[in-house]
Amino acid sequence: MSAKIISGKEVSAQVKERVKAEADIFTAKTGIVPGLAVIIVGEDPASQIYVRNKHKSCAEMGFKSFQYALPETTSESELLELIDKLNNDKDVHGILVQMPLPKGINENAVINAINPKKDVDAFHPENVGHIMIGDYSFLPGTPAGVMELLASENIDISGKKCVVIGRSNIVGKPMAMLLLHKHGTVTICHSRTKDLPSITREADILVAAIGKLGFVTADMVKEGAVVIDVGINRTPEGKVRGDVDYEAVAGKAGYITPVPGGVGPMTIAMLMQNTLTAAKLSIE
Ligand code: L34
Repeated sequence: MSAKIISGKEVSAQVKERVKAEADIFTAKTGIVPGLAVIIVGEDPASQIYVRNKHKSCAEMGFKSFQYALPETTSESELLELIDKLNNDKDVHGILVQMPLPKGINENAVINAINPKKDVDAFHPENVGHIMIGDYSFLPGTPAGVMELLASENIDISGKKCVVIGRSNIVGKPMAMLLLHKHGTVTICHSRTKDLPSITREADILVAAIGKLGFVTADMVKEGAVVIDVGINRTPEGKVRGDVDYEAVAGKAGYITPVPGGVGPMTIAMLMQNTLTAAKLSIE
């Protein structure tokens, strides 16, 4: 069997088209142009690429984009001061602080400082709580993007065995919750999980969010499974590759997402959607 490739490049383009059409109507009605502020601290090259892609997408949407590139040496209080300023800026509807932050800055303190109504990452505890209950305005971009990829192929989640590898606050935990909302039977695996392959082999839908190059091998995947690769790693040659041993797993899975061109572009498309939502919330 050879897996069907779910193209995040294509699906993200569709999502962005939908968001742009909706945003144009919103702007025509209200005169408000959605605005996103992105803060990056330090010079991590991968983060710089992601932030640049966010900026480009804002331009495609006709959104205002406010970029803050702060030096590695920025203190937590300086960062909190900037967030306070952006919280009070009516042209800024969404605020995103690119993770990870340099050592010495407490990520939770930073997330807590963002006005939940401008929290387009949905990382603030208030938004996390809304998500757990299932009554929310924002979903974090990466897991929301995965759900959108599954929907694009009409993949039914109800009653399916879903296995998420990784338990981060950004991906693994909210991913599990969204699959649960769609009535999946969800297992979360992580570094302490015993006999991981025996669990992943049961998965109808397998989401890999570990951060280890080629971690998911073909023997860990059930024939015909849906395999979603959230990982973004660099090979020793400098190529961008996922957590899944793509070639081998593609020969066994039913569906697979590539890296690059899979979940990454979806994260950004969903961020655009959240920015529009935040602009709408600003006048409620
Ligand atoms: N606050 N921090 C915050 N919000 C986020 O939503 C993120 N994330 C993750 C890292 N830190 C964050 C992102 O934006 C990961 N992420 C992200 C965004 C975009 C892409 C990948 C990860 C992306 O554009 N990927 C492309 C190109 C990859 C490349 O060339 O390196 C892809 O095709 O996968």
